[in-house]
Amino acid sequence: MTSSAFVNSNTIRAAFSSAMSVMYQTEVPAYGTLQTIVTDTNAAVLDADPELKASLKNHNELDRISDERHGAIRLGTADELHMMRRVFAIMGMFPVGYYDLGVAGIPVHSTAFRPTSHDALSANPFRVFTSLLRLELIQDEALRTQAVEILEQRQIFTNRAVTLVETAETNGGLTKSQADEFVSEVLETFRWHSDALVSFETYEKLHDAHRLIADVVSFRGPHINHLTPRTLDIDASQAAMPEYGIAAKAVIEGPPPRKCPILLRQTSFKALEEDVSFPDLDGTLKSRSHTARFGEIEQRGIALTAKGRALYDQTLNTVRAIITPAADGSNADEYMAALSKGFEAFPDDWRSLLDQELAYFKFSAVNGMESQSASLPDLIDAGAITFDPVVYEDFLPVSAAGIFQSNLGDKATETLQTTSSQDTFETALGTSVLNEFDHYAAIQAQSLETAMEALKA
Ligand code: OOG
Ligand code: NI
Repeated sequence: MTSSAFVNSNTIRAAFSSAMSVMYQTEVPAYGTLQTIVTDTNAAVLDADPELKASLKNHNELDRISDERHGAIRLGTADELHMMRRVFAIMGMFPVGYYDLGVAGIPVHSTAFRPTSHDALSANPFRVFTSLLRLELIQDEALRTQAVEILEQRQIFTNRAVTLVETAETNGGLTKSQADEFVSEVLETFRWHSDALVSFETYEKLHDAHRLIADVVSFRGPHINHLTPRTLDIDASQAAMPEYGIAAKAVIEGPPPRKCPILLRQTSFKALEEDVSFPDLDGTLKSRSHTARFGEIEQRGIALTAKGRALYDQTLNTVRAIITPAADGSNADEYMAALSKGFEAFPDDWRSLLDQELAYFKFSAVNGMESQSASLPDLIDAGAITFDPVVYEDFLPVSAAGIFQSNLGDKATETLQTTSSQDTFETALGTSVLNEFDHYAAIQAQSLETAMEALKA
């Protein structure tokens, strides 16, 4: 078979993302409401800003503006993570970044599976933030052994999904009918199961160890726990949530609103209580509830260099040393005001971000201009080179912890005694993760080289 008979991985990813969206709207109706808020907000922003609308249209982004940008799952074992990597690879999604959430009191470490090339990102940017439970953090040894046994027995992928992964790897791709089947088989892994694997008694023990441990170990599979469309105005979307009858997380995570948006801002509605039946030891079913699934929205800005990121972390820490957002939202306004004030220390014009090497840009040569000088600042001043922000496509550990936390009942955070173990994570994964800073730096360097070549020509 010729390779052209294979479906492009971007097409498979887009089909998967849209199938997930349809499934999740049925499973979590409040998510449909969130999508309405996003669609309405985005329409209002575009009406008020014809320039933005034209630019999005030019970049072929207008039709898919409100589509899902990411989702998240939590896995139980190294084998599950390993297989998940193979599944996502078929959809053109590769592990980028290592996030240690242990430092924030969450017993997981994570990566994001995502498209990495510019073309793949613009075809469909869907990512999955994927966490692996760190069972070694269960202190009760008997409970830990029990959790391991439960997880070892479950099979989160259908047999057919595994076969199709092997087929794709052997042949180098999937035909149309195989790809269709692959998407529907893989979807099964992310489906919600309202019948737990464990008795309510076990669930409670796991829950006492950590709510997240119960969420992973008690169920048949890693149900998708949220999906996240892109909003063009996250402050407006956040404000609209209560008007539409859904309970918003107390504050928007990440940087404050700015003229030049940086990194990632995100917020969610709080996870819902859902009915679950637990098989009792005597064979009867016990009906109780579990809280795990929610909806989130995101707005992205420019990717920061390591230097910019250090300034971001330091600025955020300084603000949070003065005021930490309360889970009940009681100090939300004060927190947002302090955040904006604190970030006055962070340059807010593109040229300063460039000159101070705080953020990554893509350079372009201006047609017909000749290079008189080798210095980049001079070429920019002369109008021979223009620069555009590189969008941040990854995640932020402090923000992720805030998202986890607000959906785990907002109990006070305890710091877990862990050592970061990227090595263990990568061994489970079967490959190393791409370092996001290296990746952005390469995008910037490549664009500069191309622009300089063009000026010489
Ligand atoms: C993942 C939370 C992290 C984000 O957007 O930062 C995340 C989870 O709750 O499993 O999705
Ligand atoms: Ni998320």
